[in-house]
Amino acid sequence: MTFRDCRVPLAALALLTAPLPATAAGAADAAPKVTAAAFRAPTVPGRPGVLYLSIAGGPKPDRLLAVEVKGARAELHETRETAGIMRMAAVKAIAIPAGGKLEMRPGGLHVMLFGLTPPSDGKLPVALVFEKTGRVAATATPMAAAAAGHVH
Ligand SMILES: [Cu+2]
Repeated sequence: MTFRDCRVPLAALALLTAPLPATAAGAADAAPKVTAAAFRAPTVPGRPGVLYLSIAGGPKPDRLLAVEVKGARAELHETRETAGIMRMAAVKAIAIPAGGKLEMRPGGLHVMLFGLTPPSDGKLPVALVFEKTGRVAATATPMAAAAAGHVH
């Protein structure tokens, strides 16, 4: 915490020297943006669904701490290969580097959705919870069948 506090004046200085946004809407550019959100409903009832997000980092680094999906329990997961076996592990947070890009995809980072009831209109509202930015809302749409693959 102390370390982070020490950096505040530096960050403030960077803000002063950076070009000012032309409009008030520029303030929204400070937050990470969800550039893609796609979900796959459970193929068998009782099995979890999965959500993949693409996130473009804002001008400052942030961390994705959680994803909230109404009516489902969402967990941040990572698929890792251990001794030739693919296993999933829950991850506490996902770093979003400043100006970076995070792309979740099958076989890597994903959001597991337990107890998901697929929305009848195909639009799944999700909320991303970032450490610094707070909540960012997005709407996920069903994945194209070809891109869904057979494992998450
Ligand atoms: Cu998983």
